[in-house]
Amino acid sequence: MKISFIKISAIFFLTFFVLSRAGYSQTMDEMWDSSSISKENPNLKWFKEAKFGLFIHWGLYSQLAGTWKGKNYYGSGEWIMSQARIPVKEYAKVANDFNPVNFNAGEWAQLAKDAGIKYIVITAKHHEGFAMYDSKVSNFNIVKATPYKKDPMKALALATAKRGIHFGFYYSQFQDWHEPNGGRNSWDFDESKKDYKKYYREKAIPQLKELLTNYGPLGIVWFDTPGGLTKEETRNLVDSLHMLQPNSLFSSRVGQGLGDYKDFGDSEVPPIPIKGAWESIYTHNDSWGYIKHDMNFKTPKIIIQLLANVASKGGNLMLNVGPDGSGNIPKYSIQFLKETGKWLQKNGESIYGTTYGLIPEQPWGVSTSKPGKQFLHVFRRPHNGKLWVPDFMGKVTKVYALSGKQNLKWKKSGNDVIIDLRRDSETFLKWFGTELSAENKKMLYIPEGFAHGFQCLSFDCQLIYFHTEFYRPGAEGGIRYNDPLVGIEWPIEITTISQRDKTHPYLDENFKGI
Ligand code: H79
Repeated sequence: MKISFIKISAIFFLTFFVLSRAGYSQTMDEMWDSSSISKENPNLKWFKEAKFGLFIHWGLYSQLAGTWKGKNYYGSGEWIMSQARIPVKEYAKVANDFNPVNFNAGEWAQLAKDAGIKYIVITAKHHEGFAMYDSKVSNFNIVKATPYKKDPMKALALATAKRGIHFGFYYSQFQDWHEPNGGRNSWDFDESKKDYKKYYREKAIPQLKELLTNYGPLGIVWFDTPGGLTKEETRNLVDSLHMLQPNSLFSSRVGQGLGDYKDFGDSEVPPIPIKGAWESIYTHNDSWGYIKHDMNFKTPKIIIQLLANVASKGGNLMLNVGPDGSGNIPKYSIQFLKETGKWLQKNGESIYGTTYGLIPEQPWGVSTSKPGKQFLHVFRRPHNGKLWVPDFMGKVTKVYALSGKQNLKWKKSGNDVIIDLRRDSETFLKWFGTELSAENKKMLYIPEGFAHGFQCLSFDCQLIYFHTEFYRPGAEGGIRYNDPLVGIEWPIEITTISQRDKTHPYLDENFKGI
């Protein structure tokens, strides 16, 4: 369904302070922890500045799309072999139908670039055991076992390098449900009789060596769910792989505390700032691998708030998308990532190269910082228009909206800073993006498939004048910012509609995917 199509560029506004209190620099030095930074692995520099990565889960499970023998599975699409207890031989036949002819490395890399993403990590082999690259170690791979016959990883390594995006592989080093001696397939093989060492020797290590040899410099090797190795054996693995690529960063899930940076649990952000190099991983909908009936995509607003929240604790966000078996990235992922990129183009200085802010999480939002600057990410505008920044120890010289750079009124009250966000409607419109104006009706964006309800992507607003029967071309209505003090409304006009979705896909029992 196509409704209307209007883009809003700004998602929320930001302000920052310039600090210049005598004596504060020492506090700042302590805060940046320069002593520990100088000792830190220099390869971490790009990673710590990057802030935004793209995770891609792509494998045979993408072809199954969350359905096996007519039954829909939910949760994590890449787990379907385990969830449905699919025998190895039967699962291997999925490769006969896997032909991702729509895969286009340049388009994927360009999407990442447009979204403001600085690194990509893609599944070279997930727990299912299928290699998504040209492997000489096992024939269970995309070149030997599928009609596609090509190596998409080669193309992606080149396309990312061309655009200055760091490239990396996810490799499930212990779990391998295809192999008699790989971890965690208990439905085909007896776990107690497995020789994990043999599996490591004959598959995991040789495949990792292929990946670290044949695809140019890798920014990251992303290990997952370690097992079957002692600390000494893990150290040997790490050392032998680092010999091949000394600059490559290994994720902490290589195990035994031997990673180069820390990953928290899947979909976890620490509640307080954390020093050092670390990453939170989230997926765009609810599944890592493609599931056609999972439509629970995070809006650009949520993605940006997640990014700011992770940055406010000092880490990177790596957001996952799950392309389908034909090689298409879901259209909402494409749309919403591009929207995120537009916001980053204008507000990226509050994210890239920052670390956690000096102001702890507040009811209105979070903060990030650079030397001399604090960026306030205001997720919820205070109803009375007064933003309280409690217990701020630095000297404030200037406060302004990042978008539009207008100076804001502020005052100190004890150690608190109070910023006046009450503004006339014209200034307010400028803060939220120059594309918004009463003359310009192109400002309301309703994602396809969500016509049952209106989502305001940029800030707290609602659709007015509309009744559902007015969802038709030519229908007029408006959006209103949900704050009586501001009281701004904008007219909108629906330009096109195709078929109308009456319900959210998740609520529709008969929904078969779009
Ligand atoms: O690759 C993604 C996951 O498949 C992988 N890590 C991320 C990056 C991962 N491996 N193991 N786990 C996550 C933890 C296991 C979760 C499970 Fe479940 C809970 C397996 C079975 C129940 C999730 C829900 C998968 C199936 C149902």
